[in-house]
Amino acid sequence: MKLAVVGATGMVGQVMLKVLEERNFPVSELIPVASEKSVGTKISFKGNAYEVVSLEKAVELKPKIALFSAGGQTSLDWAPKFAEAGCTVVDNSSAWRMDAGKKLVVPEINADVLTKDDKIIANPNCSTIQLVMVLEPLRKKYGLKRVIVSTYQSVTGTGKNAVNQLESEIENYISPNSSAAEKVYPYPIFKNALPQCDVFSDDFYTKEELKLMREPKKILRDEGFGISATAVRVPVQGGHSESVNIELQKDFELEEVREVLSQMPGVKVLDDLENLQYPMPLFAEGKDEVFVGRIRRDFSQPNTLNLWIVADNLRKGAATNTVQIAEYLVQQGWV
Ligand code: 11C
Repeated sequence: MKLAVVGATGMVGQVMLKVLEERNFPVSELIPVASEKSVGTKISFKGNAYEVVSLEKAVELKPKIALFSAGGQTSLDWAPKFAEAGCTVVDNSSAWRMDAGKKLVVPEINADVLTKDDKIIANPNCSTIQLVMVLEPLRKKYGLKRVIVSTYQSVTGTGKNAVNQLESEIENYISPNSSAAEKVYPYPIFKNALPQCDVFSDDFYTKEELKLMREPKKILRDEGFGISATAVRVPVQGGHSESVNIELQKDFELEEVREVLSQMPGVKVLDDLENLQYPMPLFAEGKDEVFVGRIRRDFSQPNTLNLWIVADNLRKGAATNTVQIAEYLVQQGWV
């Protein structure tokens, strides 16, 4: 399988390469693609060195599959060109997610929407993926009425420059005269919490919050529940955390909720309070599971749960989910 990774030098691109290696994805030839400044540099994959090429060159090389993670504009401009050249694109940007003609896929939930004619397939936002992985089994068993989600998002969601900003602020705190990295956030992130992930839209929500409110309905194929989000950036690297309040249509037993969640492929219940076991980004980092814990009844209204979800946003939230979609295409014999 000739496979291109567009954005191969970025944080998600690097994790994509790692996940492809780990899962032994059948790559006969890797085509790493990045911006002009990286063209000609080498990327190592499965013990071989591959030269980074431009987008133009990659289209000429006619990959069968292209995994995109190079920003929305690159996807808008280039995914159709790859598709015209006979390639199936799995796109990790926000460019196509809410396009009525494109599928938005979390394989454990809705791989069945895909057909061999889907040439540009969208991968959801990271904070959406970990949320829907937990909502879906609850939706199936009890029905959803209303979801309120507050996120605590890792700086890795913003990219390398944000990781550099956090690390340089920590360094500066320890040695005040060390050099400062470029700032990507409008305020310090170290010792802080920014109630802003991405830019603001006209209705006072951030784009990240809008993604969290729109994408789940498309993935779950369910318009019948309300959802409201607040997204916050915190000085964390290992993954995104979410505090979620879920009003269900039917009542539940907590033990049964734990059982229903633990049956969901890709979800791990970590909820042993006696031993202080609950999900945390420090331990989710590098793992593919979506961890859920602190499962408890909200006593303020009927049929309502509180819980806490953590996942590595670069893995299940981005690279792993993208590779899983590509694996599904291979399994179906469509690529
Ligand atoms: C963040 N969720 O943590 C974002 C990163 O639409 O794919 C991913 C943005 C996207 O800031």
